[in-house]
Parts: sequence; C-alpha cells; structure tokens
Amino acid sequence: MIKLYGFTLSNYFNMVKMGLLEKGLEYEFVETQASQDDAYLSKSPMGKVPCIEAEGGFLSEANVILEYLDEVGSGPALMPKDPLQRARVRELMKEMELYIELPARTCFPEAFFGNKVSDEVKAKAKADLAKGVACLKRNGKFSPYVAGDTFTNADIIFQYSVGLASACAKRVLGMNLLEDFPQAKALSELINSRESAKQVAADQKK
Ligand SMILES: N[C@@H](CCC(=O)N[C@@H](CS)C(=O)NCC(=O)O)C(=O)O
Repeated sequence: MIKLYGFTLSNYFNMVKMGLLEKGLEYEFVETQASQDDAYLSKSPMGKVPCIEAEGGFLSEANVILEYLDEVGSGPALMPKDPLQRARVRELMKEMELYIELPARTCFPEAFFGNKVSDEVKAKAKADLAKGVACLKRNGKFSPYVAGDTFTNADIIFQYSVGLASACAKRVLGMNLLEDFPQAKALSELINSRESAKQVAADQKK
C-alpha cells in the first residue's frame, strides 16, 4: 500500500491526497513535517512534504506524484491521452505552481504564521501574482475545468494553489485575485462538490 507523508494543513499534501482519492488508491497516512534531517531527506530529497512511498521507492514533488498516481490508479484518467493535450495540462499545472502558488507563498509568513514580510517582497508578490492570474485567465479553458471539459490533474493543482493564494493575497496584499474571474470561483465550487475534495476538507477540519 502507498504511504503518504505530510500533514493535512499543507496544500501540496492535499493535492496528492485528492489524487489518491480520485484514483481509488488505498494509502496509509504518515503524519510528517518537512525536515532537513537525514532520515527524512532520504525519503524526500528537498525535505519537503508531501512525499509518497510506493512499492518501488519514494517519490516527491506533488505534480510528479499526481502523474504517477494517475498511471497506477484506476478510474477515469486525469491526464489526456493525446500528447499535445497532455502537454497543455502540464503547462497549466506548471504555470499555476510557478506564477501563482510560489509568488503567494512569499507572503505566507505574514498571511498564516504571524510574521511580517517586507514591503519589497509584497510589491514583488503583487506584481507577480497579477501576471500569474492574467496568464491563467488567458490559458485556462474553464469549460468548466481548467483544461477543458474533463477533470484533470490541473484541476487538483488549481484547487489547492489558487484558493490559498487568493486568501493570502487578500490578507496581506489587499488584492482580490478572483475579481473579474467568475470562472475560477465556479470551478472551485464544482471541485468542492467532489467526494475527494469533501474528504480532504473534512480531514483538514479534524
Ligand atoms: N514543489 C514541492 C513543494 C512542496 C512544499 O513546498 N511543501 C511545503 C509544505 S506545504 C514544505 O514542505 N515546506 C517546507 C520547506 O519548504 O522546507 C511540491 O510540489 O511538492
């Protein structure tokens, strides 16, 4: 059985958890914090969570894990068969992580952990987030899913990166990322109605 390392407040952890649930894969949750200890680094080379232990070894990086789970799990595919469409899903996944999740993350210390971030960091985050959201508006299909009419791994990344980035931007930057972006709000609600998302939310509340 797959072992899932991480903690329920981690958005990256929740991406992988949703992937496991969507693909009907049984897993064992091993509550773990990110760590630079040798023991954990031997599992997750950057010391980040999540990571998983599959039959053949450990794997980290949420988007990579999601693709692996899609291949070994059952149920509808979460990556398109067509190579170009599959690459487009990867493109969206990468854009959301690099240009929305990561700029927002620079302000997480102030948004969620009671620390201050500098005005320079905030100014950069604000500019980067504006570009990242514009990119998602330009490249996302939202018909109704991010990449088109089928639920894919890009929707999982969307759900657990854009929502958190939006909460962070509102709190720290006074910026409404979802303003003039009703498609994103609608998609988030649609994804929230999935059993997998309900399970993730329920576990988070615990
Ligand atoms: N690129 C990684 C990012 C994972 C990540 O940043 N996880 C956070 C928790 S949400 C973490 O481990 N932070 C501790 C650290 O950066 O050392 C992924 O896709 O899994």
